[in-house]
Amino acid sequence: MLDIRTAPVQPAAIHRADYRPPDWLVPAIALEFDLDPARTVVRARLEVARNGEHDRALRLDGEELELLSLAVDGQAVDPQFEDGQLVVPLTGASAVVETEVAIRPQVNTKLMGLYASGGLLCTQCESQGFRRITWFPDRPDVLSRYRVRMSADRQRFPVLLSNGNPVDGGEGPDGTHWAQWEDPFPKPCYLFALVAGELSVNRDSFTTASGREVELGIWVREDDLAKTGHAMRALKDSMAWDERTYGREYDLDRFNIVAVSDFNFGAMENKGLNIFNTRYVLADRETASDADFDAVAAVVAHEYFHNWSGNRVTCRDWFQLSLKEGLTVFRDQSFSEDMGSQAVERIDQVRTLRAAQFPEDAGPLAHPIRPDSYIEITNFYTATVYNKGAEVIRMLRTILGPDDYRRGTDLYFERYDGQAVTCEDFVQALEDASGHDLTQFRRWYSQAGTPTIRARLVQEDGAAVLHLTQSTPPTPGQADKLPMVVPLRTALIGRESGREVAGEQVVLLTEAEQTVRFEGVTEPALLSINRDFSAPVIMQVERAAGELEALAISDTDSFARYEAIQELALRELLKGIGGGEVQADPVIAALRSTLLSNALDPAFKADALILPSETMLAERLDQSDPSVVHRVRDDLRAAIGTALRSELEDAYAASSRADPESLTGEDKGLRRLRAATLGYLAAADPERARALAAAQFDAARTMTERQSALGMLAMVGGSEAEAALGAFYERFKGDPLVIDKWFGVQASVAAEDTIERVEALAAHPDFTLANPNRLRALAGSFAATPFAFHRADGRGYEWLADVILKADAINPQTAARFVPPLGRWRKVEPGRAALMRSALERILAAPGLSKDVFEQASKSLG
Ligand code: 0A1
Ligand code: ZN
Repeated sequence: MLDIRTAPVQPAAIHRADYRPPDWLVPAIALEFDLDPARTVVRARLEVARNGEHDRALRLDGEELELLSLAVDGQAVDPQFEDGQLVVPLTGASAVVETEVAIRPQVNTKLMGLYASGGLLCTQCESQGFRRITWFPDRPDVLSRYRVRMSADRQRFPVLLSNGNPVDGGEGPDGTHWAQWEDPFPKPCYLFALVAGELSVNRDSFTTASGREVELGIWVREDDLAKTGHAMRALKDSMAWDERTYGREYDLDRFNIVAVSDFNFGAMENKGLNIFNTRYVLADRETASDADFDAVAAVVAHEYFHNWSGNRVTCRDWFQLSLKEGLTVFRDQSFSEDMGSQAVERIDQVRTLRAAQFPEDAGPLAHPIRPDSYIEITNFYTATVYNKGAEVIRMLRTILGPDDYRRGTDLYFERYDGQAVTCEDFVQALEDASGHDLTQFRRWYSQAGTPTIRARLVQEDGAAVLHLTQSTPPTPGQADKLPMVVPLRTALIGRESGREVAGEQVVLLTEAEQTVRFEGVTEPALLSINRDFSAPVIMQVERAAGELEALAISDTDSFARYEAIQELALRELLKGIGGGEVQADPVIAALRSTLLSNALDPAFKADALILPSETMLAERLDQSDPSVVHRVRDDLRAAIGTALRSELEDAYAASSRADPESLTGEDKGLRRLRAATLGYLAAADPERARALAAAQFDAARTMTERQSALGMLAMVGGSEAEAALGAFYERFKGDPLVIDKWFGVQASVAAEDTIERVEALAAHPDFTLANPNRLRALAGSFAATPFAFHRADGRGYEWLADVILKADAINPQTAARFVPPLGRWRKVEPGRAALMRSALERILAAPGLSKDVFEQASKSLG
């Protein structure tokens, strides 16, 4: 029998429907920190105000706090606790509540609240980290003005930063100094931040449209200062872009970014003091690839854009997370499209969506972009909330058109400035500003699952009739789905003429079945649909023979042209996986004309060359054997590499002209094409590729070339691979971000013995479970390499389960992010599926499991 005292308590779920406004507001808070990594004392002075007519006590959240004193209106009070909250009975309409607590940053391995990272002290409060700093109503609809005084040893912590503007400072006793900061904008506590430590700064300035001078600072370790130029340029570009595109200006005198090396996510938009994972700040030619440079710019933009979409207008509760995240991802995507190549950016966005979000939507963890319940909110910082959330905003812009969309966002920012609001409020503002009825569109917020759209074009009597149907599969807790509003950018292209015989229009699918007529179409036409990926759906188009082949070389929309090539390959690969015979010729022909085209840019060619991923293929099937999927895809790659050998060799050679100093679309595209062509040459002839890759590795002038050559060598193996890995390690051993690549490259090798390499790497002196970047580099890369992860004997699953359990004891948030790959068991053949389930069961049976991992593992077993 289970002993009642040790029986695991099932953590309770929180429901959106249970939302109630806060009983008490906190218009102002003054904080004082005596900073010390071993023991920091925090004094908080809260001005609280009763919210509405009620006689309920003030309840404050706290976690791992040692309470030293409590006073109400200057009088000491005996603390009362209930369900982990500090309960303070109050009689009047307002009061001053003062607490003093001690916390231990040095042993805070969860990286939530105040923690130590590489000699710095820093904070992370989203979503519920502020309660690990002081007693407070830790919910986003309580907005306060902050005054923060920090004191610390001057030698160890010469720089003291917080939100807003510095207002005072000076010397203290015993070698200490202090600084005081004030943030004039009321904010929820999840946007509070402080940083203390030895930091160097890259300073610059930006003058806003209305003439305000903003002092910009990027704070890093002294050795990293030379790597901050790219982030600074991106910051200034973002500030100008948000003025131009959304009419949004920056609002404080200072904007600071700090880079820290231990961080659970990518970066954090704390008001006026963004804290970043070093990975999204630092970049130079020696250590960062083109993809890293682009990621730095995108994340800098993302966090900057949050100043309006998130900070000035914030979320009422955490179920509304997509209000700020979907909108902000859409804004950073639009920024990247405007700064680079629209088509190439869009292809990358869709690839990410398909790799990360579609599987989520089709699996046991599927949830709407506005979830209805959660056990641990951190598990909902997902590709659904972020990336599908961004697709939903993109569809709104498509439906409204750019002008009405802008009117809508203007109204949204104006109407809700300084407030904590809901997704519904956002849609309402768009509706009010545009006059569009978005009633049915709102289903995108409440229904999970990826809709499948079937399309068929029939031509008769001088017209073309498009027959459309839609259906959305059941997801956990949602058996029946209603039809969605699906905006499909559509054009008809003449089969002979190659011209648009019906120009692009947005077909709005709203019913389960619908037909659309295009009049005056006499020439046989090709159907170009869901152009630019106007809706996040799976398209299944009934194609005439030769139609995809024709679209692959003639579609006038770049994305749709890319998509036709993907569809062509997908069709053959699925046939092969099902045991049929793969016809490589149509795919080869499409890729040949793509490679030889003078009109296409190199980045597009590179994208077109990459076949649908093993993950995407598995997603299209009810169940599959990962080794069969891998073999069929590899065979097609080899066939392409063999048939197009001379074209690939030429493109590979020509791509060496990329200017290593340049980050233009052309030069980045050439490097991308170089990696893609090398991959095919390796698939066809590993020996030849080994020689090419070894030469490329030795001669590399950029990290992009070096990393792709290293990846290729690791893939084909042999003494060259070991030599290159050794040389790479020696050259970069002092640079954690590059050593992450070294771990990641080895864990990403699609081979049966990768697990053994991964196990050995986990014992390497540079490996640690305590640093999220390092853990992601090893475990994340491995779990994202299907053929290696799904080894038939289940050793990969067992290893990952062990890692999750070990990491859970240190950092539950990060540990929980490795559970979803095990939850894909329903899509895998029965033998492996059973092994995946038993790994999940073992995780669930472990004593002392965090609620983060509990939620993911229990839902994954379903
Ligand atoms: N709001 C951040 C994401 C973020 C979430 C949680 C974090 O710590 C647990 C950190 C960052 C963003 O969207 O960039
Ligand atoms: Zn964000």
